[in-house]
This record gives sequence, structure tokens and C-alpha cells, in this order.
Amino acid sequence: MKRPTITIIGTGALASLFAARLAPYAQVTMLGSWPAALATIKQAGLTLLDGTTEIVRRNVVATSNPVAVPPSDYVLVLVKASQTERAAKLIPEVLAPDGLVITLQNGIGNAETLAVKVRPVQIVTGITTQGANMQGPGVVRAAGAGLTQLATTPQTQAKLTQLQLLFNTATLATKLTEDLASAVWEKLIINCGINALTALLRCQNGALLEKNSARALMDQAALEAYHVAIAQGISIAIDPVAKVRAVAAATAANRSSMLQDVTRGSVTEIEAINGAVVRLGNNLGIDVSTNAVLANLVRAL
Ligand code: KPL
Repeated sequence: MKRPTITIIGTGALASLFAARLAPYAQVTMLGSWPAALATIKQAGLTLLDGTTEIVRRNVVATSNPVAVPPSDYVLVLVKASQTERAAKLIPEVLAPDGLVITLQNGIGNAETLAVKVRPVQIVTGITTQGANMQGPGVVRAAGAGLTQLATTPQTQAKLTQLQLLFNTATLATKLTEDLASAVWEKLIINCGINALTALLRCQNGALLEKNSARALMDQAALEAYHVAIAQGISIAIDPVAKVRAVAAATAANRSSMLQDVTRGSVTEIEAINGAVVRLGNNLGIDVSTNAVLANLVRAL
């Protein structure tokens, strides 16, 4: 059987993790704009550090040129939310006519941004709790095997079932779901509580639990996001405060993705996380004042 063609847009931690895991089972191309990562992957392959094992994938193609990319059965969008618009412009050049685009990015609003350039029936929203940390250009460390969930519709089901099989074979545990909104918002609630605060306080996730003042802000940001979800009719199965505290404890030693962004001087995902909750909350007449302050402080930073 012909191996599927998969283009991964991005060269960061999750993009590299997915590329390295999928490379034995698919023809994988990484389409990115980080020159050092592209050069390293071309010259030395893509390196995955998994526990004490070092795996080098030499069959991953890395390029910044969409013209060099074969028509892709699947395009995985794994760039920061602030780069979604740029990614959207590349997709029509690399997507096969019957291909699917899967966004596995943080926050909300990415599918809408992609839909400006891609037919909405070809866009699949997903979320992943896979963990990965960049060790250097083209070198990624696996940091906790999470679950990937993909929103399925009758039109996308057949192709997504093939992708699910491929992901599972590649040890990327994957589930298809008809109700992704709950999972997206349950993740967003956690990210609202942890990401901005750790970026502002320059601390690891667990430190938010150690001071009453920080913990109260984390709890309140998560609670406001929960109220915004409920007001939209999205069913939320978690207790927001208990869950955000549990995740902060379980990922105590993590430097959140937003802390990593501000440390690197990169644009953060604040608009797709706390910023998005503030915009929706304001429209719905819900108090989102803690998220508003956090979003403004991160913007100011
Ligand atoms: O998803 C995360 C992130 O850093 O973006 C958490 C859950 C906060 C773990 O660090």
C-alpha cells in the first residue's frame, strides 16, 4: 500500500515529535521557517530523544519552500497560534485535492483562520496533550505521552479513521470524537489558569500552587473560562479549580509553553487563550476581569 504523504507545518517541539514518530510509516515533510532547524534536519536528520533512547530520522524532508512539497494527504498544522495566518497561505500549495488539514494547536480560533484559505470541509480541529521540549534545532525530547483527539464528521470520517490508525501505530494515541468542543474547552480552562501566570511570574507550573496569591489568580482565571464555556452550552465534565490545581501539580516541573515563548522573546498565544476568553466573555456579559488583566499584562510584556 502507498504510504500516505504528510506535511507538518512547523519545526517546533510538537511538530518535531509528530514528524519523528510518523516518519517510519509515512512520507513526512516538515515545512517551516526556522533556518537552523531546517539545516540540521537536512544535514543530520531529525533527532528524537525518548527516555534514554536517541532516534535519528533521516527520511524526514525539511524545507521552507511549499513548491518542493508533494501533494499531501494530510497537512498537520503545528505552529503557534500567532503563525496560523501564515500557515494558511501555504496550505493550498501543498494539500492534495481530497486531503485534510488538521490543526493541533493551542487555544481557539485557529480553524476559523485556516478557513480563509482552505475549504472548511477539509479542516479538522484536534487537540493533543502530547508533551515535547525542544533541545536545540532539529532535536526534540518526548515529554509525556498524551492523547490526541480529532473532531470527526461524516465527510471526514473515512480519511480520519486511516489517520487514527497511522497515529496509533506510530505510538501517538488517538481518538476520534464528534464532540471536541468539551475537550477543547477543558484544555483551554487549564491553559487560561496556568500559561499567562507562569509567563508573567517566570515560574514553573508547580510554583503557582505555593503562594496563595498566585493560586487564587490561577483558580479565578480557570473559573472565568469555565463560566464562558457553560454560557455557550458546552458541557464541561471537570471541576475547573480542582482540575487546574491537579494539572499544575502533575506538571509541576514544566515550564509552560507561554513561559518558553516569553523567555525566547517569541510572540505568545495569549490572543488564542486568555484573549479569546475575554472577547467571548465580554460578548456574553460574563465577568472575565482576571483573564483581561492577565492578557493585558502579557501583551505589555
Ligand atoms: O498545556 C500546557 C502548556 O504549557 O501549554 C500545560 C498543561 C500548562 C503544561 O505546561
